[in-house]
Amino acid sequence: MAFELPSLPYDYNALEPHIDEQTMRIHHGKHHAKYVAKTNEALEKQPDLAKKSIEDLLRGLNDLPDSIRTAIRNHGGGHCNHSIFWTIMKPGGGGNPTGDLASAIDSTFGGFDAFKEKFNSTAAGQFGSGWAWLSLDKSGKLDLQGYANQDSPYSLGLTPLLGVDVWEHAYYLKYQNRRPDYLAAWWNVVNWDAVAKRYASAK
Ligand code: MN3
Repeated sequence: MAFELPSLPYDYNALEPHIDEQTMRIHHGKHHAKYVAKTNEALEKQPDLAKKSIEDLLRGLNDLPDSIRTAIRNHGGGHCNHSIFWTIMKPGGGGNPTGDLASAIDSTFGGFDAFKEKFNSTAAGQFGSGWAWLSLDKSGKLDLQGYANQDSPYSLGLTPLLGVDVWEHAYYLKYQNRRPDYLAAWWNVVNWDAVAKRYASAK
């Protein structure tokens, strides 16, 4: 069963004014669609591997045949990262996390503001294209780090919870070179309920 481009859980213009409609259309309909197509292309001659989930393929990146490892890392990683990204945003999002997730953020980072500051500096400081991800490690601790290109937290044995895409294609039409402005706006569309659910199921 080939991978498919997931539908956006809201309209292309739903995250306006923070993320503009044209960016969302190109980002989902062209960039993410291409990651899906290229992942499927890489798996065409690997019927057994094609049965695995994208998460399992990325967890087992080092065990994949040399012929497809880079394609799964880049395109499979892109498919996985974006599939999560659309769901951890929503129109009318933002605010603060609550419950267990909020407690974990407070105890790990010294409060939500300190966490946001560290997340922003990680994302803003990611050289070139990549992501910043808050993840859960196997011992149940939160982990925050930057990733190059489409590298996935799953490949490090982590479970991604909240991530922001800092490839220029994610913000350039509206924000040009002003990545920090995009990041400041992005917090207004974070779907904390979805992040809390990811945290609960990862634990
Ligand atoms: Mn992207």
